[in-house]
Amino acid sequence: MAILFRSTPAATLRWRPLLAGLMSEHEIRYWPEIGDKLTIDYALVWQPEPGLLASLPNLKLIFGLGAGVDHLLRDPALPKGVPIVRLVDPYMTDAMSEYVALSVLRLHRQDLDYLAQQRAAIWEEREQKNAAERPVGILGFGTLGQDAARKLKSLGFDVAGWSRGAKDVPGFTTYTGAVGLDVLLARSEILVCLLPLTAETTGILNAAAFARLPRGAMLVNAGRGGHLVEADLIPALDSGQLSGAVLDVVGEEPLPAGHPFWHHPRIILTPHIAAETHPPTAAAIIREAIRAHEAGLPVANQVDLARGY
Ligand code: NDP
Ligand code: OXD
Repeated sequence: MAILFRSTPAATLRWRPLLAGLMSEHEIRYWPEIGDKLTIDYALVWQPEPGLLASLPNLKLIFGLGAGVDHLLRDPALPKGVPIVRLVDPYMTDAMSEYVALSVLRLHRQDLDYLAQQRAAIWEEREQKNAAERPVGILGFGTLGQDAARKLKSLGFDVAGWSRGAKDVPGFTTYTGAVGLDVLLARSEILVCLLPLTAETTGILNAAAFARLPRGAMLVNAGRGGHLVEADLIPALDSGQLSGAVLDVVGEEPLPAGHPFWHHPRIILTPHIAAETHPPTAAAIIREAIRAHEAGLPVANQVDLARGY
């Protein structure tokens, strides 16, 4: 059995020794040295070039090396009959919740203002709310959204979630659909985006959505850059409708030099690190999934192509 691994050169360096140790029974082929395409059974991929997967006629499963699968679904030649498994790794879930908690706390505790005051040598206290007085709305109430919600709730925040299907998550108010989105936006002083990027969610963070938020609301986008209409963010920040944004993802990554986000005083940027794939835990999860599949058992976390996530 042969497994194709295709990711960035840096990731490949980290994965190689792990896969050699954990899957020594399998032949692992590292792109671009993929050998005979007919003999590849499984593909472990991050941002594969369009057409690569279609060129492997005997693939049994495709593993996306991340929680999001937009990097796979944008391939027009994606083989439709091969199941895609996305990465659901508790290690990554914890990492994302750390990022969300950090970002929400920074915005809630007026970090941007206090940093600006420090730079200007101003010692001045600002009025501060308690977490219980700060409603947080999470767009995308799945694996990552619900874990972040629980951790924010334990810090005292009043958290609600929005998902595609109706949900009963004890302790949280949940919303669905366009009407539910409006209600969630109207109550959210901090809006967190943890959605997958699909045709339905592209551009959801736009001027109309910002206008529905309470004045001075704040945004955390750790979903995908394509969720945000970038041209709408700076006017919303400059007008005071939004008072801060934390962006882990942007439309073009790396963010181009000279992009206005780099130096905007109300934007905190990180380079898509909110929840990086963690090879030691991810490799073990993938090994178990391959074992299950080879044993004829169902494999969890398969992507629904019709939904797009
Ligand atoms: P899940 O599939 O577990 O959750 C996705 C959530 O979004 C679900 O609640 C789903 O609804 C909801 N959703 C999807 N489409 C819609 C829609 N049209 N309207 C309303 N809700 C919708 O995914 P994860 O939580 O594991 O991951 C979410 C995303 O986070 C990934 O797709 C990826 O883009 C991003 N991510 C970013 C990382 C980073 O480092 N910045 C790292 C990892 C992930 P329902 O529950 O009804 O299905
Ligand atoms: C992911 C990511 O989807 O790192 O896992 O963005």
